Amino acid sequence: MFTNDTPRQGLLGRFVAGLARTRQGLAGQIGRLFGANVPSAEDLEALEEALIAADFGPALAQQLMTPLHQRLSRRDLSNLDQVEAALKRGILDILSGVAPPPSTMDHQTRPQVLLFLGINGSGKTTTIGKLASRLITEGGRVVLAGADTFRAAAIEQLGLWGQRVGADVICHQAGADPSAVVFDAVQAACSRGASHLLIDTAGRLHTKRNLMEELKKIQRVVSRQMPDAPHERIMVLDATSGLNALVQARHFHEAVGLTGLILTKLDGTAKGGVVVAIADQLKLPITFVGLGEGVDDLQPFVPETFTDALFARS
Ligand SMILES: Nc1nc2c(ncn2[C@@H]2O[C@H](COP(=O)(O)OP(=O)(O)O)[C@@H](O)[C@H]2O)c(=O)[nH]1
Ligand SMILES: [Mg+2]
Repeated sequence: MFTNDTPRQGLLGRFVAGLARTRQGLAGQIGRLFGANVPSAEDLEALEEALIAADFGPALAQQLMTPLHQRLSRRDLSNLDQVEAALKRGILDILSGVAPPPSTMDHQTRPQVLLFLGINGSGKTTTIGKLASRLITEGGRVVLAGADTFRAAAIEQLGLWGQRVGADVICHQAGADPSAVVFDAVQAACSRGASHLLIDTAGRLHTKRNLMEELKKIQRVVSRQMPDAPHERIMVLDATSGLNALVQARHFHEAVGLTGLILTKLDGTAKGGVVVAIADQLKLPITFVGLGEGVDDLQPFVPETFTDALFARS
């Protein structure tokens, strides 16, 4: 499961398209540099500004640029291609530390129970639908649990994804206890021999404390039925919220101990540098990224492809 079945070229094309706005943001500020010959200290400073504007964060932007300033003062930088190459290497070093090998999520136990967390609107339900489609295409049998019982529309949305991709959906009425839904869903997934149970959760309880308590309760219900589950606690983050996503992830990680991250809506933001900032700060595996709203727009996170796409020249 979770093999990278998109051919490398195709994957690069998707990342290049998905990162267009981030790349334009970077290129808009550094474009003039790459026409020049020998870089100056001002050129490097402009590049650092561009990284900050793309939400790499000031500390990381500085960390990436410091070696270049040092090389410049040693007269070891003679053209801007070298600058770009060094920057790409620096980014890749950070990202390589968090990319899961394709088999990371391929455990022996059936069903694999994946709990999806994140604030309202981050893309949880959509991501679950897309991931279910991917797993079913790879031969899996998938059950979805509608544990976001806060609104009827949220339950309907998951139901529609289930119909669309061919996954079973276990849900109760709006307002029901999410833990009860999860209890039934684990039973169903086990008795139907499912390969994966994907649990959708609410992100909009009145206080964060309530939300975290509810998530802990869901986890207790799951692990009472399957002692080693949930196997993954994946936070879905909206990349358009930039560095705020990092703050949210830290908060959830402290409360429930995340095992992985998925960043959505990279296609809609110039703040794609946040992927690198999050990788650098949290050191959690980034399993997939969302590059659009379509069912095929959830793609495995491949650091080389991401980095190449970030600097692709069109
Ligand atoms: N452009 C784009 N939109 C996305 C992506 N992922 C989710 N969305 C959209 O974000 C909105 C909120 O998604 P939803 O799954 O309902 O969020 P939830 O509240 O966390 O369950 C929907 O309109 C989705 O179509 C993505 O990768 N790219
Ligand atoms: Mg939802």
